[in-house]
Amino acid sequence: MARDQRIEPADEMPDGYRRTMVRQIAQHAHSEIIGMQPEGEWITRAPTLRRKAILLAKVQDEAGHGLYLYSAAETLGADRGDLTRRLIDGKQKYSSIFNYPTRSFADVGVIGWLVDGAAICNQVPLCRSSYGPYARAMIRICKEESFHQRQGYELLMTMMHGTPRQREMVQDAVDRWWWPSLMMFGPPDAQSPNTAQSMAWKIKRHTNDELRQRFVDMTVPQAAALGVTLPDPALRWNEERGHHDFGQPDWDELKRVISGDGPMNRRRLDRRRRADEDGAWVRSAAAAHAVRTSRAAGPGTGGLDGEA
Ligand code: FAQ
Repeated sequence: MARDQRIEPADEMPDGYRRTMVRQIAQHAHSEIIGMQPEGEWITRAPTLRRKAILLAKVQDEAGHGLYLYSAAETLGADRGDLTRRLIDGKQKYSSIFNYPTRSFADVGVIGWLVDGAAICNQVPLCRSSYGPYARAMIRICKEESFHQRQGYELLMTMMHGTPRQREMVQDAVDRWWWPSLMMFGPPDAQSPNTAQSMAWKIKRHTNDELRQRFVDMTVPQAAALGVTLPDPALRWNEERGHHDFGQPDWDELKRVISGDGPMNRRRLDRRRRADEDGAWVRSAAAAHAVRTSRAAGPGTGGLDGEA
């Protein structure tokens, strides 16, 4: 750690380090998969074929991110099926942000701009996280998230150059997503039980509050360029600090949403549970096929026999 070397799967590591990594990577993977739902609901209702194709590609990227991350968790000895079960049973978390409804197509743009923007702020430092497979997965994920953020911004810019009603839709979406986006960075440092240890283990490179501040500083000029107002009367530039001052989100709301009582928690998990049940036959068919092909190819070909 002191030499800033990466920890790799076969290295010795404290049990607590392994547990923390599995917790964070699994929560991150679940977020990507559940995160397909709020935007996915708009694929059939996209206003043009171009927007439909873009949204379809973005949602598919999120599935890919989930897969890299589950694979990274598996290098620590976790089992993907078991992680999914824990998610569905409410024993593992996913990001609070995906428990809010998407009310109009402007929400798709705002998710790209603010939610992917917050995800990038949080994840770019994770490219230097101490666990090798996680850090390497982050590099590719961040490249794709950056593309997602730009498509969201471009969509909003187009709407802001449209009709007064379209501008209203954008402002309404910004008003609804601003505070939940700030909550994505986690509780304030003083109430974050994991930050100190995760910083010492170089899993996290910055605290929750540091990254939240970075996000606010990055987003304010973008909001001005778009022509939208961020719904925070306390938001102003502080010359002395060289940063923006801003108000605090409703931390009780974050606690409620994390503990399962957000506006869309039940629906998100029900849908994930149904998808898991509906896909069971595909998984068992794929496993049976893998066994058959590895037997046909003969011994020593690296088949999946043991995993069926
Ligand atoms: N939501 O002590 P801390 C995306 C939990 S991906 C839910 O500060 P930590 C892409 C936390 O787990 C978004 N739970 O914890 C996309 C802990 O629970 P536990 C996901 C939260 O781990 C875009 C407890 O509260 N990104 O958006 C939240 O040191 C668009 C105490 O908190 C990641 O997962 C929350 N907001 O710091 C997809 C990034 N905040 O297990 C589709 C990786 C905290 O102790 C569309 N993760 N909790 O009971 C991280 O960087 C960290 O895990 C934090 C939390 C910063 C999220």
